[in-house]
Amino acid sequence: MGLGSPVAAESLAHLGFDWLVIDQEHASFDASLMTGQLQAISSTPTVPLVRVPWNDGAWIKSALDAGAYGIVVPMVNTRAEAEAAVAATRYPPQGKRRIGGARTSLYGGPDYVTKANDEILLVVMIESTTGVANAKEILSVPGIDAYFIGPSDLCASMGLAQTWEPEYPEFWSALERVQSAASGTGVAHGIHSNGARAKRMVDRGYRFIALGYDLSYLTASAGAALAQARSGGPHS
Ligand code: 3PY
Ligand code: MG
Repeated sequence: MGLGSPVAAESLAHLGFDWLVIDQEHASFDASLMTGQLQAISSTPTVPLVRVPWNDGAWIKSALDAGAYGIVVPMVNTRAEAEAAVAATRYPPQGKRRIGGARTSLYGGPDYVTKANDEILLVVMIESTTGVANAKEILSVPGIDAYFIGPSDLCASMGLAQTWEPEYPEFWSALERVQSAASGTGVAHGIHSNGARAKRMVDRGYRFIALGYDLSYLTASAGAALAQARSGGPHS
């Protein structure tokens, strides 16, 4: 979600998604709107996740302290970067996360600090040729729950035109390479996809599948209604 709207987040959560990701990487809302969305999603069983702008402990700490149950880290390219992401999401002795945050005991319960290391979801994004080449080293780092392919950035890094439905053979080869790097690690396969393509990705073993973006849903639906109205479309 990039709208920065707690009402949109609450509405989508009530549809029954397993999880929603609040996107701080490519959206421009401030931290209070992130918190409002986390609160709104927490009113449902949907798990609230945050994609941080970058692999940075300060961003990760503030998202977790505000109420994220998991973090999506963009552009993880090396084992050292994966280790840094794990450390930022774990309290000592496993990691470097600092203790604090007004909301943690509210959303996670009074024993939050003792169980957070086991319960917080960490998803690392593989979205460059370097990340694909280093996938085995990245995904063997203990503490990573899933990886998530970013098709746009991966296509760009491969010199391919961006599309949400890449059919390039080299793109699919890169996906297979990452899938085999993950095998035996217990790390779940993930990808940014869409509703029409989701079944195909499930059949290929993907389990953490994003279907779209709140702003795109809004504009697609409004655009279709507008086009229908302008063309004098059928009465319903
Ligand atoms: C990408 O396609 O690069 C993404 O980051 C999708 O979320
Ligand atoms: Mg990306």
